[in-house]
Amino acid sequence: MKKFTLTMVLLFVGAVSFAQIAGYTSFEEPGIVPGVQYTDTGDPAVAHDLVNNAGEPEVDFTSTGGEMGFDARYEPYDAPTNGLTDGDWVGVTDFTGDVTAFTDGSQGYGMGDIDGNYILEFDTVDLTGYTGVTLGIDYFIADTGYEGDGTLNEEGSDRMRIYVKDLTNSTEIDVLNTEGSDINDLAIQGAWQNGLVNIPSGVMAQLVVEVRTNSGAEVLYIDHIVIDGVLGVNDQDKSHFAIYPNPTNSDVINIKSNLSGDLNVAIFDVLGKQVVNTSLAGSTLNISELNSGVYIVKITQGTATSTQKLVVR
Ligand SMILES: [Ca+2]
Ligand SMILES: [Ca+2]
Ligand SMILES: [Ca+2]
Ligand SMILES: [Ca+2]
Repeated sequence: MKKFTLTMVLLFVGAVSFAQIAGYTSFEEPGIVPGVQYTDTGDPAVAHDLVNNAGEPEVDFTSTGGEMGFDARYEPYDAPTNGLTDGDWVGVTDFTGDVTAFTDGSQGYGMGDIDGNYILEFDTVDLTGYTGVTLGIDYFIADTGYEGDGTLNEEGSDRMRIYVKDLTNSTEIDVLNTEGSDINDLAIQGAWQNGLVNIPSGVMAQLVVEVRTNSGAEVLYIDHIVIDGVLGVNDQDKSHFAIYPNPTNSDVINIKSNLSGDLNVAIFDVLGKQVVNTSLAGSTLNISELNSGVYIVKITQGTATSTQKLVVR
C-alpha cells in the first residue's frame, strides 16, 4: 500500500512532456489548378491584399484544423509596372519543372515574377507550454540570374526573406535573408535547402516569407514547414484553473475557473495527438472517449492559458 501511494505521488508531481507539432503545412490540402497562372486584378502601384481567383492557383488558404492557413499580399517597389497583373506563377502548385520533386508530398508553394514584393504570412502559432521549439522549412531558389543586393525596394534589387516573427517579444528570427547580398553569390540556388531556426519558448510565432523579383525565371518555392517542440506542463496561469477529479476514472471531468468567459479546452495524448478540442460554456467536460492513460490538458480563457496533466484510469 505504501509503495502504491509513493508511486501515485511520483506520478502526480512528475513532469510530463512530449514532442508535439504546434503547426505545419506541406501545401497538400489546398486544391490545385495545374497549368494556369495567377492574375491579380488589383492596382500594381498600390499595396493590397491578394485573394484567390476562381480557376487560378490558390494564394491564400484558410486552415480547417490540419495544415496552417496562409495569406498573401502585395507591395509595390519603385516602378512596379505589372506587379502580378500580367499573370504569374504564384500560389500552391504541383509544377516540378524547376524543383524536380517537392520534399514532402506532391505540392508546394511557388512565388515567381512578382514585379514588386510578395508577402506570404502564415497563421500565428500559439507556443504556450512549449519549450525547445524549432521551425523547419524547405526552400528552393530557381534561376541564377539575380541582380542587385536587395537593399533597395526597387526593380533589379532581388530579395528573398524567410523569417519568424516572435510576436510576444516583437523580434524577428531569420531563416533566410538575402538582403545585402546578390542572391547568386549565396550559391544556394537549384537545390532544396532546409532552413531550421530556434524559437523562444511559450511565444506567439508567425512565419513570413517575402519575395522581390522581376523575372519569370526567378522563383522561390517552399514546402514542408513544421513548427514543433516539447509540450509540457506550464504552471504560469495554473492558479486560475482546477481540474477535478484528477486522476479520474469518471466519464466527465470538471474544469473550474476563477475567470469569466468561454473556456477552450484541448487535450493531447502521449503521442502528442490532439484528442479533444472544444469550447466549454459550463465546467463539465465529457471524456468518455478517452482511454486510460496520461494526457495534457491545455486550457485557455481570454489571455490566460494553462497546460496541466490529466490521468485517466
Ligand atoms: Ca508538400
Ligand atoms: Ca491574401
Ligand atoms: Ca509579374
Ligand atoms: Ca531579378
